[in-house]
Amino acid sequence: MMGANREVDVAIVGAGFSGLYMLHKLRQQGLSAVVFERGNGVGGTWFWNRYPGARCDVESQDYSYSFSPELEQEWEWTERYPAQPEILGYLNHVADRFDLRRSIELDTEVTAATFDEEANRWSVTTGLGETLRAKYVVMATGCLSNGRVPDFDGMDSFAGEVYHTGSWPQEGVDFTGKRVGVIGTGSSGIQAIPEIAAQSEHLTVFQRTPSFSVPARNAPLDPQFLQEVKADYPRRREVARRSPTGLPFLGNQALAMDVTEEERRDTYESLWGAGGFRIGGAFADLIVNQEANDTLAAFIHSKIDEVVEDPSIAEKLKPRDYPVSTKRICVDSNYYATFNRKNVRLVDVRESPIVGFDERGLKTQAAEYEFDAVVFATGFDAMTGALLGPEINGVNGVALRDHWDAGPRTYLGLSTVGFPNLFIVAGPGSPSVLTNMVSAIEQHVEWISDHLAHVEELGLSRSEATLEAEDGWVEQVNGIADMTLFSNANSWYLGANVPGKPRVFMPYAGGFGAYRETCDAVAADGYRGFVLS
Ligand code: N01
Repeated sequence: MMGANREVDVAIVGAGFSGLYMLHKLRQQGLSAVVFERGNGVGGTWFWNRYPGARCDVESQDYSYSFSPELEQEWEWTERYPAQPEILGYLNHVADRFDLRRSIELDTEVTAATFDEEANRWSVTTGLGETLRAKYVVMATGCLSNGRVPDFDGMDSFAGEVYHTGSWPQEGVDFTGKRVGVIGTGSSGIQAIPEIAAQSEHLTVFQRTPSFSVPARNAPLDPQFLQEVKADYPRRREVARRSPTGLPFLGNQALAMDVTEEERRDTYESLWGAGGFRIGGAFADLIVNQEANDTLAAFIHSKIDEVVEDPSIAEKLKPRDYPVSTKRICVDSNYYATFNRKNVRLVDVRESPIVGFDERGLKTQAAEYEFDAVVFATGFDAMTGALLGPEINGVNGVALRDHWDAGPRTYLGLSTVGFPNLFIVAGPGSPSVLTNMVSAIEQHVEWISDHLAHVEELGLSRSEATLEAEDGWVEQVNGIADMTLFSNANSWYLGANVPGKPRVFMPYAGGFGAYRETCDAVAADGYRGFVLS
């Protein structure tokens, strides 16, 4: 337990992929560190998101740490796309293998962090009422950690069970014989819906915005393939480190508008057949040219028509008002086919919005629905939610909430002006959610640990981004986003899913490889844009 006057070099918030590796890295360089984790186990996203069907949309062999060749060789992934229990098992293995648990405090939420300018130390307060002093704070809090449940009228009066996909009960939920409603058709809803449909007596899906979804074509991993990957890991990881997505392949440089309609269709068919979201990168102009993007949208619409038997339902399932990839492409197993089941009904809440709940279920403007259980697959206060949850006060007592009043501002997504010695893993302004998260996390953790080593070697006590550097970075992030179609969707990338949240495109869309080069150049230039003192 924490003593009243305990002091460490680094306080890390969160024990997911980021926090675990950060702890390991800092220990290796001789710094003392403690991890605070609000859950009662490690795993972050993969600890909380246990809904039926929860599975990563990045392939197993690539959704894994690269820092330890031994770990790479010893861990055996079993499926093309890892299911939540397998990833959670992997992260628990990592925690044991690298002896991390003795520095992780579970069931401990960080509620505040205050910078003491005289001492250049952070005071970190937890929900247990204890305070710890730390020279540095690393926010390893994840991009999709704060679940959002819309504030519908009468929700408290509903007598049935209520769940959110992002905080699913550890013991699981049995929907057998139950009438279930699912609200939300993003990645989580699309994975959960086929599973809940198969188990429940009846499922009603409330859709506000249809998603573009592609088949995962998940399957057991061929041991021979896994052996080949393991033998090839050094090369594979190197490609991933330089690629735009943090994945071990480079996107197609050809333009959709430069090839014939037939060639385009063949390309889409082959990627649809292969499964997974690589279809989003089928051509280099899809995310910047509406006409090009329309060709992929039309292709996916045609696939929905092929699968869904009732043409009026197929029509409702087709996204029409935003470009493909400007909301995260979903990767599913039998999603569209689920709407051919007799026990599944689709309700378009654009046509007839939800007006509220009562004891038995919910009402839309057109009808009443009775449920035994309602599942909110309604997403997250993404990218900033977990950072703005605790009361973080920096120089002159300025609150992070105020500094980010008009939207998040960072230098490189790693640091923000007025909050010295505080670093963010996969923060707004970094490629994070547009890449393979594990690659993005490793790059940030390594950059932060190198940076702290540099500050320590110089015997200094403070590192802070300059306003000029932050302004320049914010401008660059916005400028790149403006060259794309991303702002044409009401996505969580823009905070558009949270009423009142400033509409700012939060991730860096210039590609992971280019971003890494920028971070490396900043370091090589004596940490340009930071004042070290
Ligand atoms: O959340 P979402 P998610 N009334 O925000 C609807 C990652 N992830 O948890 O679009 C009715 O995407 C909302 O409708 P609309 C992945 O990065 C990955 O599904 O706002 N509906 C939308 O349909 C993903 O992008 C994996 O109109 C309401 C849904 O709820 C991110 O997490 C799996 C509503 C929310 O979709 C978030 O995905 C799961 C309301 N008041 C998640 N409010 C994989 O790796 C919201 N909605 C595969």
